[in-house]
Amino acid sequence: MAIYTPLFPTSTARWKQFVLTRRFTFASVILFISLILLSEVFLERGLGTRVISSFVSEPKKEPLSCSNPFEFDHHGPRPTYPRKANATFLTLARNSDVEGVIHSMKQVEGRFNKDRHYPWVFLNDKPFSEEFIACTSAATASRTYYGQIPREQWVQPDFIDEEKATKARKAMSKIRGVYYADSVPYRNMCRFYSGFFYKQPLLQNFKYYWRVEPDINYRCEIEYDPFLYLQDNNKSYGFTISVPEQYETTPTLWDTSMEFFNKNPRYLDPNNAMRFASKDGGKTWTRCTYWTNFEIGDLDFFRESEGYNKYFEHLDAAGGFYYERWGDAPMHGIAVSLLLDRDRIHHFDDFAYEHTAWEQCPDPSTPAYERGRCTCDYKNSMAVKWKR
Ligand SMILES: Nc1nc2c(ncn2[C@@H]2O[C@H](COP(=O)(O)OP(=O)(O)OP(=O)(O)O)[C@@H](O)[C@H]2O)c(=O)[nH]1
Ligand SMILES: *[C@@H]1O[C@H](CO)[C@@H](O)[C@H](O)[C@H]1NC(C)=O
Ligand SMILES: *[C@@H]1O[C@H](CO)[C@@H](O)[C@H](O)[C@H]1NC(C)=O
Ligand SMILES: [Mg+2]
Repeated sequence: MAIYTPLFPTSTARWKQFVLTRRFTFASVILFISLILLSEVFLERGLGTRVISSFVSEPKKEPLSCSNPFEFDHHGPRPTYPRKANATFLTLARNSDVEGVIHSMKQVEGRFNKDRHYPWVFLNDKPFSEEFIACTSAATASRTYYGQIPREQWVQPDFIDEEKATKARKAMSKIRGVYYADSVPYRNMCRFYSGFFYKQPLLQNFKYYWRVEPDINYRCEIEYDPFLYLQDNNKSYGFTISVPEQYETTPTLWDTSMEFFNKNPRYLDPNNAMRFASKDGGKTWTRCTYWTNFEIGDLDFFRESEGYNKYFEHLDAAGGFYYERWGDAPMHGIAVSLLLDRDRIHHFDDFAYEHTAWEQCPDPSTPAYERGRCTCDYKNSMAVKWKR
């Protein structure tokens, strides 16, 4: 007997199907929500927050409240320090960076500066907002200074061929993995930190600077004064992390640099760190740089070194800050390695420093680490993982 399948379901069958589908939909909704909730539990900022926040309209951002000064740990007697260097923190930032800057200030104040009272210098290409000034001055017990960078030290200079620069930015932004490929402000920032930061009037009264960027972390107590370390040991430049520069941002930087140093060999220090920059005596570049978002250095070196300033002018005239995307890290790296006696360069390998995805966690034999004053894990640090 042939099985008879009705072309149209009876009303009962249709009803059943309807209920089943509904139940199925209902079950999947429940399953979806529980998955979201579970992900909330396991991930700090889970899928749920993102899914839900894409439905709920963003709450209007409250202006930061800075009425409560940064809370210092006032328990017990505070240490006092008989010696102090002629030094300041230095932060370049936009007004919109204020939260990240405060985060960094809490790190630096908490780990080091709360009892040392080194001042802070803030620089911006635009006037600082009242909010930025109120919040940053509330985050430290030290003096804070605010400066605006002269326009001609920030914007793309007139001798740059805009058409050529635009073409270069467009081409670079097609390459995967090159950050800020299309950004002019980023290039301004790199050029500023290469040739102009040490010329700012607010820095003239200081000898040493410690560069601090938004959203960095210091994972160990800093138990000695790195400024005094540089001063007492006759050092001019200190770094934490060394990273290779990408090829795409600097295809002609090394050759342009060698053009300068071949013409002006008198600027090369006889005891320089050329081997950091080149393994073959200058023919090719190692692409090694000191990662400049952390720097503790001697401003007088930058201000007084004729070699440094002439080298910057040579690079600037070549236009690579805009036709390519020369960074201040490769520029400082080459300059410091070739112009300075290598004994004047210091690796702060006992610092636990973190910026974006990169970190340095010191060896467990470091005093602060040994005494449990670090919150990074050496075993799982980047350097150890890479060695493995
Ligand atoms: N005033 C001002 N500051 C800027 C501008 N662009 C960058 N900065 C600051 O310059 C520093 C470096 O900029 P970042 O965007 O952090 O550059 P980066 O460290 O190479 O990149 P990230 O890995 O994204 O942090 C930070 O202190 C920024 O706040 C700008 O257009 N104006
Ligand atoms: C601090 O250093 C700057 C630059 O070297 C110098 O001009 C100034 O006199 C120094 N200040 C003190 C108090 O030593
Ligand atoms: C510091 O180093 C420079 C050269 O690298 C040298 O000329 C100077 O004498 C040194 N100063 C001291 C106090 O050792
Ligand atoms: Mg940064």
